[in-house]
Amino acid sequence: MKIYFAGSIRGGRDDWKLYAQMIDYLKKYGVVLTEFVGISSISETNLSDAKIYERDMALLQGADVLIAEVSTPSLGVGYEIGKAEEFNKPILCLYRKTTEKRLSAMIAGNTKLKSEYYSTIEEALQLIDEFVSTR
Ligand code: 6IA
Repeated sequence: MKIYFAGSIRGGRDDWKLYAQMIDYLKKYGVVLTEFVGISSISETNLSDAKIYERDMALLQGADVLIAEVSTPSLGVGYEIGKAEEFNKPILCLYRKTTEKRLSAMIAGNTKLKSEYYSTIEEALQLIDEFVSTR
């Protein structure tokens, strides 16, 4: 299974460790196309924004599923979710319950994707298991 994992980059890197844990766990199900989302030292490279966009859209089109950690609001992640819907990909959005802000209605209210709420990483991994096992 080819998994596109989405998590905030320019939206803020506070949750990068959480992304890394989820990405590591997802490897038991197949290939994670976007491992860079969980790397702490992620930094801007010479790659132009246009190249990043092109590459990520190609990866998303080739993916079997999109799993997005959406606790840190990110324009890029929101865009990827919308595109994944357009590409008819199964989508799981994971949102930490402790987050002060409520999840956007554009995600929480969309019946074409699955939004799940979790408190602990163990819970998040279980939600991933449930989602992946139905694919
Ligand atoms: O708006 P954001 O930057 O928070 O959007 C984050 C999402 O967009 C992630 O799920 C990524 O898939 C994608 N994305 C945004 N920026 C990059 C990026 N920057 N590289 C790859 N994917 C990105 C370059 C940093 C570095 C890895 C060279």
